[in-house]
Amino acid sequence: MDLQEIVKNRCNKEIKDCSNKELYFALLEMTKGLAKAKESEQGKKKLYYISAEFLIGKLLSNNLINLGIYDDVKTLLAENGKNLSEIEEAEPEPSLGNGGLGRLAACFLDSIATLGLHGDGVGLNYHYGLFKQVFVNNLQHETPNPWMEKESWLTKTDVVYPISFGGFTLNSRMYDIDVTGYDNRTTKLHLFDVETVDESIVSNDNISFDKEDIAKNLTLFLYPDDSDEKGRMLRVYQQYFMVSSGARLILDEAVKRGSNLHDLFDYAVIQINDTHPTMVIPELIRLLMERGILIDEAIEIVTKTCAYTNHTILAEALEKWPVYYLEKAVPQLMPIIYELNSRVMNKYKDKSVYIIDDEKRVHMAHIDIHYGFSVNGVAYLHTEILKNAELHNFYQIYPEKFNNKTNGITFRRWLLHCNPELAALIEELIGAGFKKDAMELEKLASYTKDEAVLNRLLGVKADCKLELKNYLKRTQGIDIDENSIFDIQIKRLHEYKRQQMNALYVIMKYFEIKEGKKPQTPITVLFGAKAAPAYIIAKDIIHLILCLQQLINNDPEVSPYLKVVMVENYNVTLAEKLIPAADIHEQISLASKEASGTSNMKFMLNGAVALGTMDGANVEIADLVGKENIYIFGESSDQIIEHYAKADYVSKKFYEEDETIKRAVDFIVSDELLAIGQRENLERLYNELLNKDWFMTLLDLKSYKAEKEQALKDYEDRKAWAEKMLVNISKAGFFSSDRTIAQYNEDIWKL
Ligand code: GL2
Repeated sequence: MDLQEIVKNRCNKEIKDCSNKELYFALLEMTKGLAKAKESEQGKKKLYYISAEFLIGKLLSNNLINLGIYDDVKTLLAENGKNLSEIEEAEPEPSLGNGGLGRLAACFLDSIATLGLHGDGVGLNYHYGLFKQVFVNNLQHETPNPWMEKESWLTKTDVVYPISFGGFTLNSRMYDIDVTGYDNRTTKLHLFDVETVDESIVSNDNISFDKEDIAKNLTLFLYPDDSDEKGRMLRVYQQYFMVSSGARLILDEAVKRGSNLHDLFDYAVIQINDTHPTMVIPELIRLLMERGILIDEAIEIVTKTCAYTNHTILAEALEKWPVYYLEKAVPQLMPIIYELNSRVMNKYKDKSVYIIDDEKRVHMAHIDIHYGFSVNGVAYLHTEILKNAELHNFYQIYPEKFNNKTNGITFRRWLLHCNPELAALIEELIGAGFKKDAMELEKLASYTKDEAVLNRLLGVKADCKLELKNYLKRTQGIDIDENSIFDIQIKRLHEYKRQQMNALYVIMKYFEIKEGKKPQTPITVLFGAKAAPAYIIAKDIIHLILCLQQLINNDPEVSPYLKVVMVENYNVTLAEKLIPAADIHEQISLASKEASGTSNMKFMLNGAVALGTMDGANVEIADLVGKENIYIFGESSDQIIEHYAKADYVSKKFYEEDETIKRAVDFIVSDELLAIGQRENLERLYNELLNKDWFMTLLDLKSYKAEKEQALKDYEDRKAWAEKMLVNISKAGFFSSDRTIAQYNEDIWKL
């Protein structure tokens, strides 16, 4: 397909005369055509990856890379005075996900297509995504994030299903996004949408709307505010709409491929991504019964078809819906859920494994575990905690169902696309094989003592830092020093991830500088994070960081040595700029709480060194790189689990016993900060840290500070540091999502 011709047809102009937006649409058309040509059916059994989130990011460059035409297109554009990076900026980023779980789903689709596996994604088409974050008076404010333009990556299909709720029916239409594999076939992301959705019920400057008008609001937002019952009901409506649409598609396609439905499990396997799609189990049973299959057999068929991935041990994230919600929204499912529960009750005495508890709540994960054939965690430690603690009672019943699948990331986006300079250096050193077989990065190990290579690696990092500096200046008006140490923490805002601990470190550093103890190299502490709109303390932590940013960056005594930056509206696009530029990355969750983490893998691949706890996939990273190439601090997951069991952690004790900790915590409500920030928010956070601190910030603060100082000191030996960078890159191959997906296929999907 010829870009020049497409441009001519669309705009009646030459490339050189087009605007970036016009070229973006022309490239979109061209790419969609090329992707379509690579569609193919692949045998009888098919995977359906159902997920509430697919955080796909911008698609243009990634698709050009995967289709193998990136360089040609870039050159052609350059010959016509156009810049592909600038054109890319004309593409809006959909925010169809929240964090790691959603980005993981997107990486998985890339790997499924790249490995040529027969599998599609199934989700919802949220018109406004999660939300767009804006900062007003140092506070997070949420606004809609529209991303669908008159032309987009979505293709409208003729597939329409009537989806019935208690008392009304809505039509669900399927839209498709092509997912191109690297040098391989194209697969699809199916996003269902309600035909009657009405964007105009939301204004431009906030995300409130009538939560009860389901026909108009169903697919407006991902994770609508669930602080009230109407919001929680809306989530139930969304979930059922997604899984009922998906289940109908799965059955229709299986029949088309030759299934008589009694053998559905030979034609389809469904991966349930966290508990949001759990209702697909009772819904499939119901649909099979509607088609004449008796309940015993329907349950057996569905159990052999569905597999569940757990992504968290946080109790509040394991969904439990009151029976009366489901009775109201999806009454047709309740007889089946009661039946599933009574089968469990007849078999087991232990109430902790029941589906419906004494408070009449339906435990969604329990449905998945009893009525699916596989349960997996997402990193070694996480799966061990599931087996030995969180889900121990289930593990005793079904040891054979439990397995680990350590997460991964696609190297196409997180290296080739986001860091072409590093990719080129690697290719020059070890050849292009790593692009298809990530384990080939190990070959870099032979260069760890090669001074010329180490210097070039430092040069690439310096370029990426300069690029980030320019990008932040241009897009957010933020000034940073490219010669400072970039210390980066980017992830959802949650107390367990302990951004507040990093903020307390910043306060301690601020005091030191004020007292004349200046760091050898200046430090820039960068944050990026969205807080859930109803998560009050998380928003207070954002407020604290933004107040510190204002205070410190405007203090001429301190700012030459220390800067704090919280980027606005952290998203995939920003991650692609931040990660290549990082020197140190913060993975400082309270041990046992971060199921895996995936930014840790992205940073490592881009030559940053981790400062972290022995949590999630950090454990495997530490194992691979060795303790000289990672900075580990804090109590272990066993110790933390014991603190919770004994309820023996008292944050005030740490506050009272350590003068530097006390001083840092007190600073949150100091005159300096109260002059900048809101008393209500700062006092609430202060009280939380002193009187509750559920995620044990103060417990690890001292060892965190010590370990970070060590990392900063080691940074000064540039050669030794570059060696750490190179070791991290060389060991990153294990974290390719191609490896993860190959394992899912081998152990679970068997396509
Ligand atoms: C998460 C976990 O918190 C995170 O540790 C993990 O890497 C991802 C992907 O498995 O899943 N669980 C979750 O609910 N979100 C995550 O990011 N949002």
